[in-house]
Amino acid sequence: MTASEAVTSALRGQAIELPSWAFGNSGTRFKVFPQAGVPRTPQEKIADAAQVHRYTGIAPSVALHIPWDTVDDYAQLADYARHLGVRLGTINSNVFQDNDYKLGSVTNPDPRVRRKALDHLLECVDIMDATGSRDLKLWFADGTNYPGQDDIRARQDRLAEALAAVYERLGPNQRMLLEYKLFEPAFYTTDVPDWGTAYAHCLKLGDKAQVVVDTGHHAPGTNIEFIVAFLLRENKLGGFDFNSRFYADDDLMVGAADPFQLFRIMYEVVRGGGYAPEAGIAFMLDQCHNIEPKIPGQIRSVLNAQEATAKALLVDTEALEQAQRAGDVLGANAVLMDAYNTDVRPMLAQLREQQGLDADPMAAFAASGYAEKIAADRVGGEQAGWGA
Ligand code: PSV
Ligand code: MN
Ligand code: MN
Repeated sequence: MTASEAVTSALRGQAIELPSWAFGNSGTRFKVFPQAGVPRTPQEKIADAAQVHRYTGIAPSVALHIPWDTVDDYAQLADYARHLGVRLGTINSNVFQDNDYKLGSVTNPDPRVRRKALDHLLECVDIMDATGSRDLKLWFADGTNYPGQDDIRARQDRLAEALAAVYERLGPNQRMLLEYKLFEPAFYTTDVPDWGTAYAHCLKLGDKAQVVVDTGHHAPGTNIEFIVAFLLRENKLGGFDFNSRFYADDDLMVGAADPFQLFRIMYEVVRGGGYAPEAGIAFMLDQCHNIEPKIPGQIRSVLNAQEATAKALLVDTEALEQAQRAGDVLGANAVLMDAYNTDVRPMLAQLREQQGLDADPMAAFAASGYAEKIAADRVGGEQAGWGA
């Protein structure tokens, strides 16, 4: 196999998971601008996600957020997804939108609230059993706003206790992915603020507990690719929540703010063996399309991720290693930049054509009439949003 054949063959196997919530209305705390044709049910979100897969060929699964995507029968929902050519992926728990969680969920000082939060997490594992999902993604909004508000150390104990109970409940082929975030909604302490905290908890729990890196959850200037390289080396990288940010947790389209960072991250993924399917890394999007149309926003994001991956796969690793061994600083940097500066769009268009897809997914979706059809069909009922 030539080097370029190896690249295209690796790209054929790419899989990016879409968030169901990206298709619903979203906004900031200032305003949600509703869009026509937005889904009203989990089924309609899955149907929209299936469109993204239809035009890109590399978005075969949809993550659910519970209770936003509550249905009576999850096995039936999984069948419905399959019938549309996609499958249900990661189950995201939600212990941040209930009045009881004002002072935290699993770290709340009140044992009754902690029990309620834990019961929700366990219920999410029941849902995974029904959908056949491998991963449970845990993000906790838990933290404090004022010094002295609660005991930092006791909150870690409560967190560890809840995580252990969930870990215990996991099936042999299930994993829990612990997500960290620097701040927000808590402004003084956050109980899982960084990869180190997530890593330490996961290490104690065992192999089925891994860290998930949301690219929008770091302090400005953080070297995310270093975190990726480190976690991969330790077999503790479970997956990504991809998005872009200019300031904080902006949830903009991945590759929009800093495509070079996305390339650097994907290069470390490839370098660390994380791109191989056996590595089990979940490549997920976690985004909101507040002002742009949602399905094209997701298509654009998937294409951005694909382009960054193609560039990362194109790095001439032999030349790079040689330059690194020789201490050739400029030469090594040039090898990486050569790959980054390659225009991979023609190659990806050709790959799509070979797969029977349209060379230009954005244009093909726009021409399909799907957006007009859902705007005409989906009238009446409550449109889905973050909380729906
Ligand atoms: C929190 O900011 C987060 O990144 C978590 O992944 C949540 O599940 C998601 O956003 C909700 O949009
Ligand atoms: Mn996230
Ligand atoms: Mn986030």
